[in-house]
Amino acid sequence: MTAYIGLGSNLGDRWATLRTAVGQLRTLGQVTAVSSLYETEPVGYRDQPWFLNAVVILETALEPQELLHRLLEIERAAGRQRLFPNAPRTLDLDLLLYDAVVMASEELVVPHPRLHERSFVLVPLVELAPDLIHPQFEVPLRVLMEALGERATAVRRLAGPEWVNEG
Ligand code: PH2
Ligand code: MG
Ligand code: MG
Repeated sequence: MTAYIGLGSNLGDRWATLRTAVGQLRTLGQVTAVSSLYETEPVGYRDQPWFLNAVVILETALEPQELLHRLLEIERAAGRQRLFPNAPRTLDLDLLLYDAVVMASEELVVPHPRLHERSFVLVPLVELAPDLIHPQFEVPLRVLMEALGERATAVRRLAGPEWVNEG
């Protein structure tokens, strides 16, 4: 199965945290692509440091629920504390897409319910998979990104995909 995972950090050594996280994702399957690394304006709760964001493609045999639990474990290992919604975090790992699965449980909603509103997700996602069809909206991801228009927020490319071995 093909999962798209969003990575974010805005506390501590953001670059090192994300590099370590990708290493840990490799224990859950095969990481077949890594996006560029982006520095992004905080969305939602604005009064916090800018984020580093990226997206990876993970080929995995884990079911969505099990994958979610493993992502939360990796977040905890990075010292993630949940103070309030959208609070600054050392590491956030979001399951964005899982094949063409559309599901909602108490714990997990796939595709990620805010994916299509967020430049910091769509820019790295479109870099990896511009023609991928969003399974709910049934349009390519590229079209969702173009549809942001005036709602787009600042996203600055810091480093190419080899960031994962550098920094
Ligand atoms: N994550 C959020 C809320 N706001 N803003 C940016 N730029 N990047 C994020 O990863 C992010 C955010 C909640 O998960
Ligand atoms: Mg998130
Ligand atoms: Mg999250």
